[in-house]
Amino acid sequence: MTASHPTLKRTYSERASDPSTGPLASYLLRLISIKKTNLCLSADVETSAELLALAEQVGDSICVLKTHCDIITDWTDRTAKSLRDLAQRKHFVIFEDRKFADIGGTVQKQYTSGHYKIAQWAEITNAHILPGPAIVTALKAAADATVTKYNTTVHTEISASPRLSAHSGDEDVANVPEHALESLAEGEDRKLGMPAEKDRKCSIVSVSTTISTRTESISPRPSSGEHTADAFDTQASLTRLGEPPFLRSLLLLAEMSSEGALLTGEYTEKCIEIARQNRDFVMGFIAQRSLNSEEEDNFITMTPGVQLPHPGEEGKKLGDGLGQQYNSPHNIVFEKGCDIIIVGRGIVNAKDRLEEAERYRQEGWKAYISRIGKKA
Ligand code: S5P
Repeated sequence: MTASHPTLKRTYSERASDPSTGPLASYLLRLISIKKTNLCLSADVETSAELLALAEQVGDSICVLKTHCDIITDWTDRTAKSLRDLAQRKHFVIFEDRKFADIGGTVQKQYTSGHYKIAQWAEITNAHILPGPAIVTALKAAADATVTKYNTTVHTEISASPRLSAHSGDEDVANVPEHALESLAEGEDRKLGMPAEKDRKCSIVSVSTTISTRTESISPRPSSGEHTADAFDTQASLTRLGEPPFLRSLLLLAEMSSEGALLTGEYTEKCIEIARQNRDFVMGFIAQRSLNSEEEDNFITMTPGVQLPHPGEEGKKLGDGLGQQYNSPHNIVFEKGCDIIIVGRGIVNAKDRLEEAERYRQEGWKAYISRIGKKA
């Protein structure tokens, strides 16, 4: 890290207003500023119901929700739809941690089609640069095609008032809040074009078709202005911020948190070089420190390998016994200059996930405030 780089002392909001910041990165920085959270939840759970319940539970405390859709055993289009609905209601951005690492032609297919169709529902994804710079340009072309298609699509909305049967007997489903289930069910109806289960009670069904030529891809970044809690009520500010622009962005894996990772030195430098050549698509890095060093760099650094030590374990080297290495939010944000902490098991395995998410949110925010040395 260049200790004196301007991004280290600037607020998220100031960085959002930088003319060189892309609309999606700008949106995310404003969202962070309004919600006062630089916490990304790594929702590494194994069923759609668990994923949605978790997002519902901690959605207010996070700015980004990170998925590994391929570890969700029952992932369908309706999982994606329900997650998008939750992201809209709880105001967070979705990051699919796909770690693409193949030739251009293959990653385009992996990104846009197959079972997961990642480009349709995840604003952010990530890639290794192992295959060379074409992985970035190929993913960008695929993202552009997805955005263009969306912007010129005929959207057919079918809404109903379905209820999953109360006797479903599925423990995970039983734990999902009702409105999350509603959107899950609604997504299924939309997919199939009819009530998904015979034991659902559907009341009024309305169909509306919109032929839209959307302009989000070229729309300017959200309106500027400081979004401090002092100035605005958080909810009002979020309403004013609105939905994220329908755009896609990439993070490059420049460093990894695991012991003995080979993403170091020259490799990391090459990663930064490729990112600079693709500033309109690459919003930042997965790295263990800020990699901004040139004056115009304003990359967002998202950092995994974060856990709060248990009382008495402060200063101890923490890991999971499988190569993962943990640092504290203070170390990552204050000392290493990173922007977003990525926390998985630290929250997912907690007895009270919301309470723990709030603890991480507060620690991450405190470290940021200390770093910039002023009130956000
Ligand atoms: O270097 C990395 C990059 C990533 S994206 N190290 C990581 O651990 N990750 C991901 O972050 C990993 O795949 C997992 O989803 C999450 C960390 O989870 P935790 O439970 O160890 O906090």
